Amino acid sequence: MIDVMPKTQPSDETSYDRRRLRQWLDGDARTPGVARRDMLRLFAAAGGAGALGALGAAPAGAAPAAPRAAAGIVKPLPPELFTIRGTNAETNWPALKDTGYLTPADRFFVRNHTATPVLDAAEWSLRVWGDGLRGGGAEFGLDDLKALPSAARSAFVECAGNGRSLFASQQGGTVSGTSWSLGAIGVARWRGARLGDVLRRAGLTRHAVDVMPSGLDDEYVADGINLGHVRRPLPVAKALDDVILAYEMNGEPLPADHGHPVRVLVPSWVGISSIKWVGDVQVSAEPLYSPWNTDFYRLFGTAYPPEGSEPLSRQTLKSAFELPWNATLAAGETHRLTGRSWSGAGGVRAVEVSTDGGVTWRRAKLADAPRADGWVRWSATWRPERPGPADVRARATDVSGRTQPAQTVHNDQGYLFDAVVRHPVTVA
Ligand SMILES: Nc1nc2c(c(=O)[nH]1)N[C@H]1C(S)=C(S)[C@@H](COP(=O)(O)O)O[C@H]1N2
Ligand SMILES: [Mo]
Repeated sequence: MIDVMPKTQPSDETSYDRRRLRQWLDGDARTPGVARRDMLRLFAAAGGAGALGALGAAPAGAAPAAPRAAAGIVKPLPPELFTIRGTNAETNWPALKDTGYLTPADRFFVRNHTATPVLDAAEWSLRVWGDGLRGGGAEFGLDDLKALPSAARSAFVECAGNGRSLFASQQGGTVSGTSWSLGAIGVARWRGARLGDVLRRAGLTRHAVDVMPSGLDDEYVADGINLGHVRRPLPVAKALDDVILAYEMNGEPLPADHGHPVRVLVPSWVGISSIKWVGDVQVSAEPLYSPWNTDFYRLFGTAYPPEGSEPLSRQTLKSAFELPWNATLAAGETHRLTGRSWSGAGGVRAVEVSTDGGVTWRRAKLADAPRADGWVRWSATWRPERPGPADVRARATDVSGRTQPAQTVHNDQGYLFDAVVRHPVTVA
C-alpha cells in the first residue's frame, strides 16, 4: 500500500485548458448535433428543480416535503440524514456532527444523472482504448486492478453546484440546476489502482493528451435528446498525477450508489470528474469533448466570455456549519458551534467565525491541520444574549492565501459558490 503517490510529471492543466479553449472557440468543441441554445435549455430542465429565481426560491437547506425514496438510489435515505432533490440525495449538515473526519457511506451525498445501476463485480471489466495507446488497447477485470499496487487517499467528492441555492437566496440571482444547499460534499478514504499504472499497462504513448472515462449507468436523456453515457475528459497530466480507479470507500467495497465496483476518483476536482461505474476509458491523441466539459461545467454569464470559461477543474473554497438551517439557540447559554471548511487549492489553514453579522471575526479552533483534497473541522463558542433572528458566518482561508469573499461572481449554472454563507438562526 502506498499512501502518497509520486508525481509522474508536472501538471500542465492550465496550458492544456487554454489550448482546449482555443479549439472550443474554433468550433471544434460542440456536442455533435446539439446546439448550445438547446444545451442551456436542457441544463435548465435537467436540474429537476428548474430555474431557481430570487422570487419563490426556497431558503437554502429548507427541506421540501419530499418523498423518502429518490428514484434510482439504492441505499436508505432517512429524512434526518438526507434531503432528496430529484434523482439526487443531499447530506444534511447536522448529520455530519460527530462523524469524525471521514463521511460514513450511509450519509454520503448521491448525485445521479439517471439511476444507480447494480453491477456484478465478477462480470465487470474496464476497456482502455484509443489512438493515444500503442496497440489495440487492453481490458482489466477487478482482480487485475487489485493485483496492481494499491493507492489510498482521503479526498472529498463535491458537486460543482454545491451551494447553488445560495446564488438565489443570498445574492438574488437566477441560476439553473439542482438546488443544493451545502450538503453535496463528503470526504471518504478511497483505495484503488492508480489510473496511471493502468494507462501505462494499456500502452500509453507520449502522444496522448486526453483521457475520458465513461459510466455504465444509463445514457442521459434530457428533453428527448440523448447525450450518451456520463463522461468527461481529463488532461493526461492530471490522469497520471493522482487519479485513482477506486474499488474501496472507507475500507469497504464501493457501495452501489457510489460507483460499485469501480469509480474514478479525481482529487480536488469538481465531482463530475469522478465518473462512477466506470466501464471504459478512451485515451486520445486529440483533445476530447463531451457535454460535461463544453456546455456543462464551465462558467457562463455576463462576467464570462460568450463561449464560457475554461472547463472547471479544481474546486473552490467553502465552509459549512453542522447546524440545522434556522436552528434555534437558547439565549444566555454558551453554544459550541462546529463546522468544516475545505478548498480545492491545497487545504484550509484558518477559519474565522462571526456572530454579529460580519462586523467582528474571531478565530475558530481547528481540529485538523490543513489537508490537501480534504476538509478541516473547527469549532467556536457563542453565548447569544438578545433573543431574535440572527446569523452565524464562517470564513476560511486556504493555504494559497485565498479567503472566502462576501459575494460570488454570478454564473448562470450556479457553479462554485464560494461566498461567506449567512447561516440563519433564531435566538430564543
Ligand atoms: N457514471 C456517472 N458518474 C458520475 C455521475 C453520474 O451521474 N454518472 N455524477 C457525477 C457527479 S455530477 C458528481 S457530483 C459525483 C457524485 O458522486 P457521489 O454520488 O458518489 O457522491 O459523481 C459524478 N460521477
Ligand atoms: Mo456534480
